[in-house]
Amino acid sequence: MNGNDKDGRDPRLVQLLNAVRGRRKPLIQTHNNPDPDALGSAVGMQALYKRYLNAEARIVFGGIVGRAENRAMLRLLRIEIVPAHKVDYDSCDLLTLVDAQPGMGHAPLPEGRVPEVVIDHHPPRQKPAGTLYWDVGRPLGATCTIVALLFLRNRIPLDTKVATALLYGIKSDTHDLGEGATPDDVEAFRELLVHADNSTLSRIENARVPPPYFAVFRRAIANALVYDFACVSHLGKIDNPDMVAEMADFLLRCEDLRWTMVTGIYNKTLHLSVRSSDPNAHAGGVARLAVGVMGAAGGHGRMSGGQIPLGKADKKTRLQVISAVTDSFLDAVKAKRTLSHALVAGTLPDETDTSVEFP
Ligand SMILES: [Mn+2]
Repeated sequence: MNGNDKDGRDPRLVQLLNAVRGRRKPLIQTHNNPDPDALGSAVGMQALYKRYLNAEARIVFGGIVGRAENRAMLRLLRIEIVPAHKVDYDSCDLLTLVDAQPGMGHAPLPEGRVPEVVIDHHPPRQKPAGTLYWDVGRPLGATCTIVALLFLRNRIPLDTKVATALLYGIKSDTHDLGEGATPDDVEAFRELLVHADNSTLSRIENARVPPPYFAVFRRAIANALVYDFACVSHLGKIDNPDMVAEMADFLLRCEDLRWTMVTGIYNKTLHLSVRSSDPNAHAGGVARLAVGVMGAAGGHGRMSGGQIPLGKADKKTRLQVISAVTDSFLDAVKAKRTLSHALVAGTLPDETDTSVEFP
């Protein structure tokens, strides 16, 4: 193959192997509340470290895996992940960060700990001095594509578990290649399809959900207010932070809407998710404006999210934060606040309605 060395290895793999040579105790860290792209790329890196270092890398995460599909992915593919608070980072001699970069709010690392390897498809930040392998900022639809190409371009055998995990990561992050997919994503997708277990993939994508899941839909609809072409819905307390993204996607299916923002409170943090139907949108910038100095936000294109720590804020303060976020969001997307109505007539709860679990 072009540009490969005498062993047939492409320059990226050579560089990665030089960076990790001799390491015995690898950890692979995802961002908080890992999504399929983070989990898939972690599984791929775990297999590479097994092959080249003969070491069992542990996959470490923060937050929770809440979404039914993501839980099914872990269960059906037998992916083991360890909560970050149970991990001794000092005994790890190779820290790999996937689908995130050092300094991102949703990917906290122990103070002063620099990952030796960083692999991510989000817009690049500053490379830390101690990072030895930095594959960041290529305009790809998924981090799983970066990892898959390490296998494919070097003819490394792909087992079913790894192929299925990587494939689902690409499917999920690119919405079945319909969203931000590049020729590299398509190439990886097609190759992975040959090795993946499609019936397992289907069971993951159609994972069954518990009854309370539907209550969140009811709340998202009941609390949805439309301002001009933008819709905002506050879910109040949620038991799974991924629901804000799922509901923001769900509401955006309304043909009248160009923007949605959904918020929810999980673990003393206001989580928010912003979506746009406009292919030229800058949702990351909108989320950053919505959050302002109160928290952290990030994203790309039509999807973004953010978190605001609420600490011990009382109900009044929480409502003020939510109202400030709503105002900043509507200003950022230039929606006219005067043109407001309930998304579904008659569903808007009044403030004394205790059936709506508002913060
Ligand atoms: Mn990703």
